[in-house]
Order: sequence, then structure tokens, then C-alpha cells
Amino acid sequence: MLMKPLQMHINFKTGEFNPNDRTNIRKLSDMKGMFSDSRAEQQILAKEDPIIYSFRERVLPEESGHLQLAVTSINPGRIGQEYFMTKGHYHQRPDTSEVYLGLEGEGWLLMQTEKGDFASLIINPGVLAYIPAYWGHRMVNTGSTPFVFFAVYPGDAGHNYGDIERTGFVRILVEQDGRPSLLNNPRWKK
Ligand code: S6P
Ligand code: ZN
Repeated sequence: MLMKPLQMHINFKTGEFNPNDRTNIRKLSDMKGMFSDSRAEQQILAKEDPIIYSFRERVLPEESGHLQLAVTSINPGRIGQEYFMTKGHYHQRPDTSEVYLGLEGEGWLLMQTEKGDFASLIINPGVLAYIPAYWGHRMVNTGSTPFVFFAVYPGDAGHNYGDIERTGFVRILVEQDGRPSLLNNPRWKK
């Protein structure tokens, strides 16, 4: 498909961009069971349903040869000791890679393969992460301000959330003694 060249303007601080076709909001109720402390989750949901993150997408052809563009903003906060994070996913076409670029705030990128290999990177403004094909990916806000990042990935990559909803990630990122700390996730299964 032949497209016309396009441009967009990104507000690095807020993650808003123009033109922006679709905004997705993920509240705690959309992520039930994904945080490890289920009691803390229930206690918060009994009072409120906080927005954990939002992401904006430019609607582009979901075809090989094209690219998808998105900007995500994760709010600061924790469920129990575990920091606010994205759901995380593998790509439906697992042989597709992705690039994340930190724009504002600070966080960690957690990555894993279906076999259980695990890797993490600290992301600050200007840090670019290359997520190779076959690695599931999740971003976590470890700071006290919104964590904003840009993503670009192949047009036909798609999203597979199911595997991570079932098992979670190999490791979870929690605050311990005021610092981010990676712990083994007891729920993790290959
Ligand atoms: C898409 C890319 C991002 C995420 C967004 C929300 O491949 O990785 O645009 O979709 O950060 O995360 P998630 O895990 O809910 O899709
Ligand atoms: Zn992705």
C-alpha cells in the first residue's frame, strides 16, 4: 500500500501527540491479577480505580513493510510494593522487534522469552532500547513522575497478551528500602 509521507509532533512531557488517532486508558480494573499483591489490589479497588497508564497510537496499516507508532505514559504509583507497569506482551508475530525511546521520567524495561530468559534495562530520557524478536516486554515506572516513552514496531507485529496474563513475568519489580529491586515471581510458569 502506497502511503503519503507524514509527520507528527510529540509532547515529551505529557506523551500527547498530534495528530493522534486512538487513546487507550488502562485502569487497575483492566489489569486484575497482574500485580502480585492481590490484597493490596482489592483494597485499592474498593476505594478507587486508578489509571495505571495510557497510550496513544497513530492508526497505520497493519501490514508488513509499514511501522506502528505509539507514545505511552505510565503514572507513578505502586500496588503494594510493586510499581505501576504496563500489562506487557509478546508480539502475535513473534519474529518482530521493537524500539523504545525514553522521553520523560524514569523506569525499567523488563524482557523475557517464552523459555524463561530474562533481561532488564534502565530507561531514562534519551535512552533507546532495542527489543529483539521473541522477547516479551513490559515497562515499569520506578520514579515519582509520569514515565513517558515512544515505541516503534512493525506494522504486522500484533499483540499477544494472553501468555503474560496467565503467568506474569519471570521477575517482578518492587520497591525495597526505597529502591527498585527485582524479585523472582512465584507465579511464573514456562
Ligand atoms: C506496542 C508497544 C507499546 C505498548 C504500550 C502499552 O508493541 O510495545 O505501544 O502497546 O506501551 O503496553 P501494553 O503491554 O499494554 O501493550
Ligand atoms: Zn510490543
